[in-house]
Amino acid sequence: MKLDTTTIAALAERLENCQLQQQDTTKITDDHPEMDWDDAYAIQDEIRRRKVARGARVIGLKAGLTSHAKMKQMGVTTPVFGFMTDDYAVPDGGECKASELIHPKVEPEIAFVTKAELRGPGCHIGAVLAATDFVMPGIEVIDSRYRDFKFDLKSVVADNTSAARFVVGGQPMSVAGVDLRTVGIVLEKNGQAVAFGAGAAVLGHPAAAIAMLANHLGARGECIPAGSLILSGGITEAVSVQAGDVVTLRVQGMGSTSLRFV
Ligand code: OOG
Ligand code: MG
Repeated sequence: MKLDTTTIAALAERLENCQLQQQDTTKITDDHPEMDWDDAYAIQDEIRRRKVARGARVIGLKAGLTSHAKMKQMGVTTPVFGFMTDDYAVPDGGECKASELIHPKVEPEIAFVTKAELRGPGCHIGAVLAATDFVMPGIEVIDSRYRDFKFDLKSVVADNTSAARFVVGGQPMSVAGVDLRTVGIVLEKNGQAVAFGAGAAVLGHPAAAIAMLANHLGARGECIPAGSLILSGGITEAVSVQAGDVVTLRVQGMGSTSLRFV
């Protein structure tokens, strides 16, 4: 750790205020170039603590920057992990208020719901599949608190990996019923297909992102509890949206989920 607890608390407050007031900011490594990974996750943890203290409930976790398309779009090379609270959830087919966000983008993802605890180190795809209750289509709405989505990895980790909203829906499937490598996805905006892909775009198999998350948490003495909802990361580049847009994700054999920006 390079930052003291006062600085960590101040940076968490700065990023959370940006989220609450729909204001962007410059990336925090500009002011704290010495910041390390532990500092970055400590700032994220402090944002989580502040939200929980205000009554929010942590309902899920997320992996991000797990596909080549996303890494290339954002100019980074390593996946990152974050959390999701109850107020991030949009009902399937429901509305997302664009006025509560800075510059939202949507990502097509595979969502996992677990039925057993997953604990690293040594977590692998097999363990993830054994612990998965079902998978379903999920759209993540990301909204970096950094100006123009310009960040480096430590800054984006501190900013809870741009997490803002999500919707899941469609047909929940057992992992035995779908090949998550070859499953095809189509993301539509206002009825037009805007992005296409297959599950293997995420680390060869979306379950690998969940294993990586379990191993990341294991290194910090934490685990993925049973009953977690986890987003495995955008399969394609993220797509910008604004008020008036309707977004639908269709996943082969797994139905669709959608949301409307108002
Ligand atoms: C960081 C979050 C990336 C994903 O699915 O790749 C992410 C960002 O691009 O703002 O959630
Ligand atoms: Mg995502």
